[in-house]
Amino acid sequence: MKTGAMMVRLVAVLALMAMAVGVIGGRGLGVARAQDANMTCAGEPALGAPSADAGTPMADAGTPMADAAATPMADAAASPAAGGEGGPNVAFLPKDVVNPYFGTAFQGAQEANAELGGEVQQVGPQESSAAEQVTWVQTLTQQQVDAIAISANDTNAPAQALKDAMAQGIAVVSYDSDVAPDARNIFVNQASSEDIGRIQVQIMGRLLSCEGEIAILSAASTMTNQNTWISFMEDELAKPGYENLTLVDTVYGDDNPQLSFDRTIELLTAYPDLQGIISPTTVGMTAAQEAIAQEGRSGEVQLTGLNLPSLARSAVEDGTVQEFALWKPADLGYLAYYAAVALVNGEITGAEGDTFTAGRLGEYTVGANGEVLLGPPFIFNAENIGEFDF
Ligand code: RAM
Repeated sequence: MKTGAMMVRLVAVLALMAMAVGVIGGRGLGVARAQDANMTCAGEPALGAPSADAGTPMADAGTPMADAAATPMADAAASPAAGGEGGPNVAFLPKDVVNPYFGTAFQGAQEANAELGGEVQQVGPQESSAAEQVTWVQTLTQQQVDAIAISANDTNAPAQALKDAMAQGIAVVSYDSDVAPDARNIFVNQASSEDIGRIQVQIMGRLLSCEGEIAILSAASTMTNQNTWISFMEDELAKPGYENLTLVDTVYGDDNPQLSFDRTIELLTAYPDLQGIISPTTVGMTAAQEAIAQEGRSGEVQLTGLNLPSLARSAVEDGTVQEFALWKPADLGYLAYYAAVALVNGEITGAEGDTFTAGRLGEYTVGANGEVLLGPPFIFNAENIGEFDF
């Protein structure tokens, strides 16, 4: 072979090697490659990348501040009991009382109640209903509970009733799904809303190598948490690098299992080329798992979103789901109870910078807009799902 030809080949080989390094490093290409779980389609570091949290990350994710508090239980015990001899009476009012997600969250509230004293109850609609939540707020106000912790079906519907409750000295904590900020003292958020929204799109980008038609199956169109997350999903999708990942529809299953199942079937029928569904609701994702499997589309239509590991386990095992996200709902209920008691005690008012100790979770600081963050979201997959029992 002539030297000139050899040079050409050498340059070509070197160029290919340089490209390979670029791909592996995920740099300078604008588009991350599917094989790099640490990069998003936009070429940014991925949130909650499994490799970054190898081991038992949920232990950390669920108890973000545990290390920060040297003797959290001692601090908790030092908190004065509120509401008279028996301690405060705290009522949890979830979106509905049938959804296992809220059952798990309430277990955490009961755990905190066993540590702090007082009374705790969970009441609410059998199906997610904004109107019924308003009635429940009025009932709890008449009962003169010390605190109401609400996960709202509608941002604004319960606002007036909650303001009336606050006017009567009842502390109001929103948890999981916020209400209008002037209708509560504190919002206990499971993780940054931005991270929760983006992480689901990042997972889908990874599953589809940044290419394909996707849809969102949400809960109700009035729900604060899902709407906020969806706005961050859309923002993530608008970044350069996501041009070929196309959101074709957003539909609402109202956190009703049958409606969510039906909506999934409708999506699969209306969009024959659909390659992915993101469902930012445990009820929706569980129903979508069943619908996709029943239609024989497992592995062909990728599904991710938010779910309890216990409800997603069989779908992970049969290949319908590869990766999804959540946090520890029990820790959310636990933290919401501690926040409610701290408000009732007058330890905090909900002002930015207020601090309180939440038992085994350690110390928390109230952030802007009266928001308290539990911790980062966490990604579940086939490797780690066996470690979780909720
Ligand atoms: C459902 C509810 C809840 C949400 C989870 C992820 O259980 O809509 O509000 O936080 O999904």
